[in-house]
Amino acid sequence: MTTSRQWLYLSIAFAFVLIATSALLPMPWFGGKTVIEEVTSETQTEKTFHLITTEYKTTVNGREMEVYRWNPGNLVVREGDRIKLVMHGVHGKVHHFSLKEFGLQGTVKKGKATTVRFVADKPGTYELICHNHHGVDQNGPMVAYITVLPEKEQ
Ligand SMILES: [Cu+2]
Repeated sequence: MTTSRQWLYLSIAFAFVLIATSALLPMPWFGGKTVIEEVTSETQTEKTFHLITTEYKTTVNGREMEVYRWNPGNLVVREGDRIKLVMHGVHGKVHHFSLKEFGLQGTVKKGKATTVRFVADKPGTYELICHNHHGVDQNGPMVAYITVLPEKEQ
C-alpha cells in the first residue's frame, strides 16, 4: 500500500511540474514571444463581408432601364486574411457568380443567403462577377472589386 501511495504522490508531483512548466513557457525569458505569435496566427478570426444583390431602376427618354449591382461593390482586405462573403439575394431571381482567381463559384437566390470562404493569399484586384448580369446588355455589369493589399511589413 505504501508503494502505491508513493507512486500517487510521485505522479501528482510530476503532473504539477508539467503544469508549472507549460505555464512558464509563454513567458518572455523562455522565448515565449514566438509561442504567442503562433497561437495568434492560428486563431486569427475571419473577416466577414455582407453583400446584397441590388437592383436600380430608372427611366431614360421614356424607356425603363435597370441595372443589378453587388452592394457594396468594393472590398479591401489584407493579404493572408481569411475572408467570409455572405451574399444576400434581395433583388433579382438568381445570380450565378464566380471569383475565379480563388476557385469560387455558386448561386445566390432571391430570399436566400450564400456563404463562401477563401484566404486572400495573393495581392491584386479581383472581380466577383455575376454571370446573369455580366455586361450592360444583361442589366449589368454586376461586378464587385475585391482588392487584396500586400502583407504588412514586419
Ligand atoms: Cu446578378
